[in-house]
Amino acid sequence: MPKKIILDCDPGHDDAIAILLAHGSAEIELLAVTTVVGNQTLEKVTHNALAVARIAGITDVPFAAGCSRPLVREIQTAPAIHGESGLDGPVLPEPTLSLDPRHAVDLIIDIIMAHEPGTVTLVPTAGLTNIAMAARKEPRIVERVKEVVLMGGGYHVGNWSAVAEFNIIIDPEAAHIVFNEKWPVVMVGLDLTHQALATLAVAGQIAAVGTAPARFVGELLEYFGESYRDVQGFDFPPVHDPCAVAYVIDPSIVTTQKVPVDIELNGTLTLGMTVADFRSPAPADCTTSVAVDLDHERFWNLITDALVRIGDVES
Ligand code: PIR
Ligand code: CA
Repeated sequence: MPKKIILDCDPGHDDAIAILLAHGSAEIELLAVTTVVGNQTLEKVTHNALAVARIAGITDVPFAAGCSRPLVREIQTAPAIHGESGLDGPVLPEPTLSLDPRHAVDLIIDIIMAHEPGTVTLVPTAGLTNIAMAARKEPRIVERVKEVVLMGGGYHVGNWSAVAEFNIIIDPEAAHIVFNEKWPVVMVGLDLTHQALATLAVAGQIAAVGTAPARFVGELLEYFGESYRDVQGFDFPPVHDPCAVAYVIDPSIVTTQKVPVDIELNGTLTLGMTVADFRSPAPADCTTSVAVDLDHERFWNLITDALVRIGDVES
C-alpha cells in the first residue's frame, strides 16, 4: 500500500525536487500539495508549485495556497538562496493546473478528516504556519495524522542564525505548536540534510536520465549549487526537502533517534532553536525524533528512479 502524504511547501529549489520525488515514487500517494509563505511570498511560491506540477505532469492532485504571513513575526524570505522568483535558474512554463479554491488549511483538514485515522502523513518542507493553523482550527486532526515528517531545525547547527534553521525561525510560534502536539514528529533537520549533497557524480547520474524533468532538476541544482557556494561556502548544495519525502518512502534510508525536542521562543541569540535533550534515554511518552544519518547513495537512487518513472513529460 502506498503511503498517503500531504506535501506542504514553499518552492524553492529543493521543494521542487521534493514534489518530483513524491510524484514519481510508487510508494507514495500524493494527496495534495499546499503552499505557504517561506522562501518567497505566498504568491510566488504558489506560482512555482503550479509550474512544477506542469513540468512533472501532475494533473490529478489538488494544489492549494495557504498562509501569506507567519503567525506572529514579520515575513522573512530567502532571495539570496532561491532568487527573486523563489525558483531562479530554470525557465518556468506557465502553469496549466488551476488552484483548488479552498485555503490550504481547510484542504489539509478536509483530507485528514476524510481518511481513516493513522493513514495520512504530513510532510512540511517550509515554515509550519499552515500545519499549526490546521491543528488549531480542527484539533481532531492531531490524533488522526499518522506522523509529521518535517524538514526543519537541526540539533547541532543552524543556517539562518548560529543555532536556528530557516523553516523554524521564520515562524517559531507555529513550530512550537507543531512540536508540542501529541502527534509523532520526525525532525529531518540540517544534521541530516547537510549529508544530502548534490555532488558532481549525483549531477551526472541525474543528467543520464535524459528527460525534460531530469534536465529541470539539473538546472535547479546548478542554481542552488551556485547560491550555496557563494552564500554559504559549500562545495555542493545540500538538497534538504526531498530527505523528508525519502524518509516516508523508505525509513531505512535515514536513521533516527527518539529525543525530546522543543522550540526556543524567548532567546535573544537562540530564537527558533530546536533544542534536543540528549541527556538520558527519551521518556516513554516522547513524541519527537530526529534524523541522524543518511544513506547518500540510496537517497539519490530514489530521486533518479522517480525521474525515470515520471518519464519525458512535454511542457
Ligand atoms: C534553504 C532554505 C532556506 C534558506 C537556505 N539558506 C537554504 C529552504 C529550503 O527550501 C528548505 O526547506 C529549508 N528552507 C532549509 O533551511
Ligand atoms: Ca522548503
